[in-house]
Amino acid sequence: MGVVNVTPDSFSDGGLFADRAAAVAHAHRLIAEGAAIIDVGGESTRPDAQPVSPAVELERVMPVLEDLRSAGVPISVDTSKPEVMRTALAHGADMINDVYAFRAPAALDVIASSDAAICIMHMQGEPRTMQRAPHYENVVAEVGAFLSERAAAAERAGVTQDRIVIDPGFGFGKTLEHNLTLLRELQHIAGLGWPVLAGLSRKSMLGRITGRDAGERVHASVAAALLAVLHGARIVRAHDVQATRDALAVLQAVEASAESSLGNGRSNG
Ligand code: HH2
Repeated sequence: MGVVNVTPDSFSDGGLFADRAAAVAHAHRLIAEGAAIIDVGGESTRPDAQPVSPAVELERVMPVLEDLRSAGVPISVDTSKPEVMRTALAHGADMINDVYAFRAPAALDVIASSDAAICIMHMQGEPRTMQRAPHYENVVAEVGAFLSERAAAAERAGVTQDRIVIDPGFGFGKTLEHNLTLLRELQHIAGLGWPVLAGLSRKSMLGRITGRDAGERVHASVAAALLAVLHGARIVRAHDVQATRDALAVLQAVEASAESSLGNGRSNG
């Protein structure tokens, strides 16, 4: 999943793709590099980001969605606002990615009346305050219980299981230690019954580990994406699509060769 932030203030690429033409050109570049889904967002969720109104978010996202509908890959819209979800779905969005896990009143009803896919993400607290004092007794169990509960709520509202993806929300109300534990034990989240999406790309946890700024975290992001897939993630949300695809191609080649050598072993008796 390639990230296109149509915002002035996103932590990793704020302002770079804030106008329609730049955002659309960037999305086409990511598709050419191998993105299988494009995630378009009109509001930053970084800790000190200012909230924006539904009207502003729609102004940023809708023209880009319009231009990308014929791009040949599913388009996801990263939003927590039911008004934005409704308009995006009416204009052909294939997926809604909600860092609030569809907890806004009416969000699940809006989704249920469409046939779009959804990504349910875990966050402790809300963006402006989430990094002040994140606390868990058992981060993996608590994140897993939250995601299962929200996915079950979506299913009760009428969203079929095959439309649901879950995401532990790396960096959203989590310390470095919490993030590392979740990455190490991602299999547990992957075993809950829904495909897992992991968003580690350029995140500050990687800055804490490497000492590098957001724009210089490509190698760390690729390593994190590879670990996430090895631990059960099915979709990785990435800013640096080509580098991520290349790393995953190596992993896939190794796994395919393991399968074929097993096959040879069998045929050799
Ligand atoms: N991370 C960000 C935004 N949306 N959605 C999901 N499902 N998972 C994530 O980990 C995730 C997300 C933050 O990254 P970015 O979009 O680059 O920054 P910003 O929120 O500042 O626009």
